[in-house]
Amino acid sequence: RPFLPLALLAALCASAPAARAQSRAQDSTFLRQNYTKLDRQIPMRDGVKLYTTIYVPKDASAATPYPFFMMRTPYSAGPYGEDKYPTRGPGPSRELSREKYIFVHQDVRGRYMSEGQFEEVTPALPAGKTAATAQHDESTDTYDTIEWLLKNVPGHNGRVGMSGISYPGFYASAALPNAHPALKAVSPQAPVTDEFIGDDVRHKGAFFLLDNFDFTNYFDVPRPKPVAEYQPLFKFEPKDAYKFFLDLGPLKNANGPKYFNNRARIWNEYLQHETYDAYWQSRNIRPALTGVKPAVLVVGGWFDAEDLFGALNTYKAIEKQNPGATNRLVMGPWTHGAWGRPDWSTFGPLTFGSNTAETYRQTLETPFFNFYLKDKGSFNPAEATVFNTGTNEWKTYAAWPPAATQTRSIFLQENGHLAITGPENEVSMQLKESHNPHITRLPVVNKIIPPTQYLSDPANPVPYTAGVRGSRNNEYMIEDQRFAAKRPDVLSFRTETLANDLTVAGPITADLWVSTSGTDADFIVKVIDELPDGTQRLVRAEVMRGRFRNSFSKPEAFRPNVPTPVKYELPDVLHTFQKGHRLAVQVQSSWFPLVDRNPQTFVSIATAEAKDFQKATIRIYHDAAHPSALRVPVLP
Ligand code: PG9
Repeated sequence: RPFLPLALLAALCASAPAARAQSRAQDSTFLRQNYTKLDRQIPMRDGVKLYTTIYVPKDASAATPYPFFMMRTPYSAGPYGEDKYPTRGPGPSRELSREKYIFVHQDVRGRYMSEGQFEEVTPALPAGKTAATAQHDESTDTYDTIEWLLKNVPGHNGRVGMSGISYPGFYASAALPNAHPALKAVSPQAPVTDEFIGDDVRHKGAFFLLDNFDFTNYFDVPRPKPVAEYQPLFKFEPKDAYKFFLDLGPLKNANGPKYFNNRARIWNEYLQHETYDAYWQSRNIRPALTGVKPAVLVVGGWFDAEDLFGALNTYKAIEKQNPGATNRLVMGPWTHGAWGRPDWSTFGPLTFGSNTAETYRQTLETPFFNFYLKDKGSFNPAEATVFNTGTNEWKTYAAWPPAATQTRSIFLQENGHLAITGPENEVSMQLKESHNPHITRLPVVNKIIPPTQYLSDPANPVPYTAGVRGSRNNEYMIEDQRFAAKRPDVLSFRTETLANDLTVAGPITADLWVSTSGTDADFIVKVIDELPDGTQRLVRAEVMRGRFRNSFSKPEAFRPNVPTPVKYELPDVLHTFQKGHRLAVQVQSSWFPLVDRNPQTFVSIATAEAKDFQKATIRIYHDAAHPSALRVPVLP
């Protein structure tokens, strides 16, 4: 990063808000000068009308036709009224707004000014129903909207593109099954994909308390009729979220008179559906992503605290289920949606050496839509354009994860050691593979080694971040983990100093042998890059609610103090642990209040009483019969 004299830096910081205001004013002037706004109520096949705002380039005509660019949202297509223009947009980026498309924003069914009933992540219609014959889901609502636009808005070229970030990313994905033939290019960005397994509501069954409490307070307000604005159900501005949620006590207290008070339908659904039942399975859009015809560009951020899983697994599902489809992946060093920010050259203490957001928009996003919707320019990037968060460079691959990766095992050993097997050890260990299906790689030890243990106390859960915070930060995803290492209920393991760079590319599997003195437990495994100065930078972490270790649909209690395998996948990384660094791992059983507390007894957590929350002794085993390890995809 170039050195800036302090005085210049101070002057730049002081002028930043003024510069932002000026650039907003320019956008707003550009918008009014170049686009005409239309507000329309578009009827769906069942008669329900969806409120849609349409920005038509003033020069659109049969001689100068433009493609449609649609965004469907539960977060408001406003401002409402043909004389009301937004201060930004109308495209998802300044670059696309200036390219000019017929931008279409739509309130989805049951949200803001649209009619109908909202459904959380609307389940896709059963297979076999086509968009032409089905009742309705988000695919048919998209189809019907496109049909109406083509017939009713003049000056188009017959092509449609779509994008959306997060929840709107789900609607972009949902446009793909049985897509209207005019839909040519779709970019699901950090799309909500499977809310029980890895996106916003739960990760591997563990409830994301802080985010969902905050989110549903605003999102889940009853809406008897269309409204231009929602008011939160209650005031939620804690100074210290850790203390707030500890004081709140068991989850069921969230429905107390001061909080949801049974007014929030979706909050109740989130909690009532405690397993991966039909409710959640029907809200996993992956199986519906078949027969994909439009070109797809899936976008995600390595530091996305909300829908990292969604980006990676939408790409993977489309790839697997649609051989030959045009489907590409971009993963940048971004938090949720940061690729839309004017500048993303730094994040916390990390510096990337370039404005990664602008690079993406100028070399990938804008060319993608221009090429498929306007025949403008060319678009032929690699299958996967992925940022290496250890070396701060963009890399391209013909597949994601790259075909060249080899799985290596990193064994958790006594005295906090981590041992990485070389590929040659892997081969000999595979040959020695035991008849026990859980022992896939034998470590080089065969004496009985006592497990490492800690006491997990729901009354004193491990915080997810070091500081006192009211709302969830993004920086926890790269935070120095020394604050956690100091706690007696966090186990730390480290390799020797690395003699060579170690590049991990793809998902990491935690393959643990554990026991608990209780009947349930959470496991949080953190993969850490320890720098030569001792900083322990978090690279990836994921939670597993232990009761789901064998099935997300059929939870099982633990037999107290019996060594038990718990195996689960952490989201992908592309990270080079550089020579001279160490790879470190932490294991703990709470991550609060990011994740709700596991009572550590096998009860319904939604209805658990304070008495159900019990201390438990957790053991991590590392003897020959119970080897705990990470399985890591390493690039040679
Ligand atoms: N990731 C957000 C969300 C979606 C669904 C439930 C809760 C949160 C979002 O930003 O849309």
